[in-house]
Amino acid sequence: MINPLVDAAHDFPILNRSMHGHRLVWLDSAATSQKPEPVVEAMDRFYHESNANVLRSVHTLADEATTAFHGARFKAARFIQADRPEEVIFTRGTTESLNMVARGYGDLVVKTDDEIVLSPMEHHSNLIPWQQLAKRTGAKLRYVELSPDGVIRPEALAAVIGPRTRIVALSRISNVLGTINPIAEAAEMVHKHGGIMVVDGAQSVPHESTDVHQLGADFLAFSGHKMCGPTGIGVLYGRMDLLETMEPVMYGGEMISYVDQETATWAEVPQKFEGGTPNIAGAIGLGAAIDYLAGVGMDAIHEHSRALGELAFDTLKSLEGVSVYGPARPHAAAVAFNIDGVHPHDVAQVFDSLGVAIRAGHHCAQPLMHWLGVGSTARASFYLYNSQDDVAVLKQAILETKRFFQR
Ligand code: 7TS
Repeated sequence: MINPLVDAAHDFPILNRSMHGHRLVWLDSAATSQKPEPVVEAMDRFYHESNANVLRSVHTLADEATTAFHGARFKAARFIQADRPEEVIFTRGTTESLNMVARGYGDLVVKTDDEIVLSPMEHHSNLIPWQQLAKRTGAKLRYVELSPDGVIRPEALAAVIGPRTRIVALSRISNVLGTINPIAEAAEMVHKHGGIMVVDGAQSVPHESTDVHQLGADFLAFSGHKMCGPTGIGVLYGRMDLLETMEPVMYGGEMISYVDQETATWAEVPQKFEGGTPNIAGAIGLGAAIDYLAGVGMDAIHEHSRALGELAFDTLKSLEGVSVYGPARPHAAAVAFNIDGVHPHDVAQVFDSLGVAIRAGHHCAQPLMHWLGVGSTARASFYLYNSQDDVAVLKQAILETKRFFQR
């Protein structure tokens, strides 16, 4: 029996809502997770008791706010095993983090005829910044070939990573296929050729214990809102030597060292990349989310996510007239599927009437839809508050949807 890892009804009041007369079953955590009480309370407490801007004023509230903000950076760094808190840059999320690397680092090092290696399963956030970089510099995009079940094999990596590769940018976990990608292997190959490894951790950092050294990540991007934290806060991790050479992309207050009328010099990392007033409450909420996840244990969360993903994959695979995508094993917490003859948006609509929240569409991965030969899919995704019962509800909802459209 796969039970929730937490007291879901207590920690996540939103999950007690009834939806169209049914228990709300949240199967859309890959889009955004729900937020536990300690996260909401930490942000509330900041606004109720300690609100002030950070890194500037000397009064007591500013000091409290700055200490809490630094604390969040420290927690985020420890969570991904970074060597130093300064290697964590707060951003709005994965999308902003990846754009910053492509602009601030890519524009510096990528030249005409260099190569950038991607996969067809990338989220648009880990695709378009590199397309644009290629357009600006004359570099070429190369795509690693996927095996028929949507897996990246080391041989396929070896076929595209070579002496011209400056950047390999891959997601650790696909938001559609639930594939877990061989990042360490890719990193080893690109490092041999003097290039760097950029990891999109949007779907992995919430679900597995992350060690940037084990991954071989030179840069790692992730979002707070998919890991029990608030929206509008995320992280760009970068190796310190790379961050020191990388250019800022957001100019303004708090990111400078000295300014005169003609020119300016930059502050130290990470302030160089955090121009303007940061999302202070968001960072504090992310810190509380990290404490919450660490309290549950990332290894337990990883096991739980995989167990639910694989159970859902097997359950859906056994249903007639249902296509399921991605590998059988290991399969992460997102399971994409289609019901023969029913548009995924109609599937999601019937599901909603049954209290079941899923996502339908191209999941910001249109090249992957093309690779799968479909326009869109439905997708159920799980997290620490879900259980085996929720997989049973998913199955019943599919059967109900089939009956509805057969009538
Ligand atoms: N990379 C991956 C692998 C993602 O799954 C997402 C968001 C992003 C990047 C972008 O993250 P953001 O926080 O900057 O928006 N994925 C999804 C999804 O699957 N459904 O909604 C958002």
